[in-house]
Amino acid sequence: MNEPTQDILEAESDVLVRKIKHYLITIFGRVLEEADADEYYLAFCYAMREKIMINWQATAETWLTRDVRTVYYLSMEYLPGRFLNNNIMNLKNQEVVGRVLKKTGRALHDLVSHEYEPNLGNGGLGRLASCFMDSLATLKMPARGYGLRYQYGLFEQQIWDGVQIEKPDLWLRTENPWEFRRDLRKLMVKLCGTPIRSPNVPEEVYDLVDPEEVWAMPYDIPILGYSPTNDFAVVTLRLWSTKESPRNFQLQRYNAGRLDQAAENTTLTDVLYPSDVHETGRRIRLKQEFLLASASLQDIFRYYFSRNKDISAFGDKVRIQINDTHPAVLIAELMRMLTKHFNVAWKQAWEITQNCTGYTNHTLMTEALEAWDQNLFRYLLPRQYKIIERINLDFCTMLRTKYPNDEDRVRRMSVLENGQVRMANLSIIGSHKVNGVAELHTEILKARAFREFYELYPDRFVNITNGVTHRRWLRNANPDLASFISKRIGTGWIQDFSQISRLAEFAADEESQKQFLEVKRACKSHLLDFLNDEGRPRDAVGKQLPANLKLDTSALFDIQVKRVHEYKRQLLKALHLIVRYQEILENPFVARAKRLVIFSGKAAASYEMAKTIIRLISCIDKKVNNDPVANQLLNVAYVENYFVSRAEIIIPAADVSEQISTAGMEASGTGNMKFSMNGALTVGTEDGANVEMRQAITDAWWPFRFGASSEEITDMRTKNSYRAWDLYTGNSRLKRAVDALRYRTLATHDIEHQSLSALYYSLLESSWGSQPDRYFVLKDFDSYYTVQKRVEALYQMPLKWAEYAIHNIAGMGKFSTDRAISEYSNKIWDLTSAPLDPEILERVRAAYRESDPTVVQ
Ligand code: 26V
Repeated sequence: MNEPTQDILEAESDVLVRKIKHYLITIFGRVLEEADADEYYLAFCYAMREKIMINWQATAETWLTRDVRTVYYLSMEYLPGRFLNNNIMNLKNQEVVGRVLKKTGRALHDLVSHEYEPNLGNGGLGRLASCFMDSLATLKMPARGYGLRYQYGLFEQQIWDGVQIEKPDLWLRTENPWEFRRDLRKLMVKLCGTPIRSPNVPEEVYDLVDPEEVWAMPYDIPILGYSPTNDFAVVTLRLWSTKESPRNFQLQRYNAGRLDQAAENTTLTDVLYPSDVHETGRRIRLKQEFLLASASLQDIFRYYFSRNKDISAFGDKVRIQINDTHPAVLIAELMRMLTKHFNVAWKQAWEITQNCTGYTNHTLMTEALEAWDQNLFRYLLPRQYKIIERINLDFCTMLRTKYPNDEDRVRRMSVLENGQVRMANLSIIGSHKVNGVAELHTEILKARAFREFYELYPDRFVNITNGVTHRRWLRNANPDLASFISKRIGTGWIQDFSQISRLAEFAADEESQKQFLEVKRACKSHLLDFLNDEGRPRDAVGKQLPANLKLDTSALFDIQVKRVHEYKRQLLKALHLIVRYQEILENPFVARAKRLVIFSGKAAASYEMAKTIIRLISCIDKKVNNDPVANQLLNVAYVENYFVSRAEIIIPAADVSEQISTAGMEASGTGNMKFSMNGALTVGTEDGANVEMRQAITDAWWPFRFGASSEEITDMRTKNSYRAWDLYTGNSRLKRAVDALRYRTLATHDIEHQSLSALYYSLLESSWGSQPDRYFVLKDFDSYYTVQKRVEALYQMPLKWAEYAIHNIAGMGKFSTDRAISEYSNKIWDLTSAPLDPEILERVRAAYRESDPTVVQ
């Protein structure tokens, strides 16, 4: 495409400035010079938004008139990160914005960092959903995302002298210019009540007497795709809220003095459940899940009937993907709506339901598999419960024919068992495809977790390895690296990431290596500025202390950022730190690479062990950073409150990416991909997508693989042959580090001492029927230690290191969500791209021009 001329850029920036001034006057009653940062930010976004609206409308109209098959992505979590910068980039407005800022006397950093991002998710699953939205829009796939608009997102984490404190996340403190409340589209969701059989209808359908009624109000967020020309598509992310509807407030209960009960349904979308395990049996959570399923389904039906006269094409036109089992009650609700409202016979309704639905599994942890108490489920969702009973009866009857005399199998596969509703089983039987998120993960699903379902439905199981959007995580987060790449291979990689492989040609080129190292140094310097400013530690009363870091950008930046979980093994890294510290004390003069170790991540509020691990890291941090000898070689930082925008600062600065989960436990990981794209080398176990990254990058350029394989781990588990104690006593280096947890080497007071001792016991003693060291930390320690020595040796050869790093970037072509979404479209949704109709786009543009008051007609 031709680059816009200087004149055009100048004219566009003048128009934008005029619009900003217009909004400032008409909304805030201010002139530019008086506007504070909040007002300027909002006026700026409103002005920018106008361009987005054109393509948004044209996208919607194109898809409506073409009557295309559409995918609806349902997720309880989204972590989109900040919108403004991404939107500027996808509008290709950087130059114009640069001029606008100059003309209005503002700075880009102040503007974009002003945005408060939505933290509507826990971690990987929510971030994946947002990367998917980006790629769906970029690939112009007819799609819509559905989720919940939590008033309070994931808690804000502060760490007071090693103790995690949770504070409410008030992301809606100020107006959010990226959402549009759609009052006309609100919908009613019904819960509880008594189901009464409708007479004179062929299917067994029920009316609900005296239900609780909740209004679901949609808020739409435009998600912009990237296009090298200006015909980018805009996908809608529709988030439901129960907050804004006065009818939700139950006056009778209020009058009866039950304020808490009266407000329950208005507060349904107040908080995101801040855990990725153990949330079963929570009433509000089940109500939230049903709210998402029911409101989204009604919306899907409404949209469908705006284009179709009868139900017959529904199974053809509609695809629904459920992000883990959280929206799985949708399967029952879809059956109910088809049979009750559209008179579809049960058998046919079941075919449609299966045809439409796909289920993605994101975890192998049995604790995280959702199972609801049957009584609770029946009370909150009586009609859906009846449907599930019928689905399950049909299913078990089929099983009994297929496997006569195998009642145990029937019990294992049944949806209703042990007083529970097992959502994974419901999801598998109600979908036409079930997918894992990395090859290893899918294989384990088939071989272990869902083995009997796989035997029954071998064609139903597919793998689609995760990805990330390289546009946010490379182009936007690391503009210097992006231009380093574009200078060498052109800009085609922004749209087609498979082109990144061409970067390999430059890996051995010394000039490229030097420039890569310079880019990395600048990213590290940026991160150090952040650590010395916002990212500082706090004392016991929450006051921020000096950062206390002695190292500079020449140090090896060694980073582990993710939720704190035992299986992710931050503890392994912490033990290695203790060993390194002890070695330095022993012999400070031995030449070793200087290392800055950075952690970041939240622990679930009720997950004591995870909180204790944070505490341990903070104890090590204090010890090491304050030791005048050790701190010349080793520094530790725990960055509190990890979220997308912080990740965008931290990840580009990494030399080493720590992906060290116990093999077989991390479904995929996506942080691993972000780091690698940014030229970090992975210290990694053979787990999740690490395996495929190694294969793509090739063993030759993947030097830091370590640890037991998932087969070895399974073997030790099944044979009960793992002896943590023997490893501890057999390795003096390791023993001394583990002992530091028990003796008061690191703890500075009694409470700390008790916490750290708990870690010691978890590694070496069984408790509550569980084995010592359940995550095989001691098992993998030795190979981790060895690999870390190799890390330091390679780091002494910067140009060689750079060669490895460039090969790592070049090998990442497969790991864009563009590829993942193409695979979902082919293997699961049978969906094709539907670009904007140029005539429609032109018509909307003309209508916009005509209506624009800031343009002199
Ligand atoms: C479970 C639950 C249980 C009920 C309460 C709320 C809640 C929220 C989340 C979850 C499951 C979390 C699963 C998850 O985040 N899995 C991660 O998914 C990533 C994307 O596929 C993947 O890369 C990570 O390996 C996997 O841990």
